[in-house]
Amino acid sequence: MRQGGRAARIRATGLVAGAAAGIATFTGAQAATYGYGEPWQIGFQLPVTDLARELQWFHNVILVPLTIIISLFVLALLFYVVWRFNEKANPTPSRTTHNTLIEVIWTIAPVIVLVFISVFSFPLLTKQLTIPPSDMTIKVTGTQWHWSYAYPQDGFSFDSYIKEDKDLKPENGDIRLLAVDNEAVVPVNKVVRVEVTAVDVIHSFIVQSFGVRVDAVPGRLNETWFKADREGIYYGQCSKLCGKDHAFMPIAFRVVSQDKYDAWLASAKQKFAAGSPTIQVAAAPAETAGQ
Ligand SMILES: [Cu+2]
Repeated sequence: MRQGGRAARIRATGLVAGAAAGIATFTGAQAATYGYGEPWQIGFQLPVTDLARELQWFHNVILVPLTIIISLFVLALLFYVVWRFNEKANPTPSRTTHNTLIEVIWTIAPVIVLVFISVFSFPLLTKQLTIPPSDMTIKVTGTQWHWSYAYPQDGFSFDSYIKEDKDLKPENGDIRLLAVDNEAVVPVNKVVRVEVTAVDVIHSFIVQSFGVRVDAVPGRLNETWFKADREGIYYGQCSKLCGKDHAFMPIAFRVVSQDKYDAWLASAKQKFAAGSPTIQVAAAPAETAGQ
């Protein structure tokens, strides 16, 4: 029993420490990072696109306070009912079944809340879904269980697989479960149009620091875009349960200066010249730039 008691104590201590860390994170005591999540992080990864900044503002300034206010209001109503209408305080309950005024109030009030939210969310949705004139296009294809990236204007594509633990080089910044063999590379401050599809089942493409999330659906081409304004490596993970290795198909975008991008492009064209064995590059679509 002593053993069991000790184990339980350790578990309890761990839980308390975990909860404390969680609260510390929630209150911002633990710094958020760019491009990946820290253990116990609850808030967003730091944004590097205007869209991500606006999304996070919408969440932090509009949605979270609304959620807290409404939850506290409902909680207060519950406490009031328990106190005012319990059997002792209110031995002969009212037989009321309908009350027009109350029904109008509980219909109109949520409508006002939803309209208030839509004032902020509709422009944001429009901005997400309206792709500005783009500087380049990347076609992203989800497959069980990796992502492939095609650069149609440059005529090459490649597969991107998770790095196994034995291949990780932490000294080079490799993060377990996120590092990949071939990262997608894009230039900083350029509008990148992303076409997203899948070849087998539905996957979901997400890069949190870009504020980008779109489903990858077989037989369908979804579009999104981003314009990253900070160099660095930004990770995402497949966000639609897609099979046994769903957790092991990370997305990795490296944002670099135009010079570094040009250098990477030259080497990538040679390295991936034969094209990926599984993904054939389609004819380059007409660019929207300059229209
Ligand atoms: Cu997937």
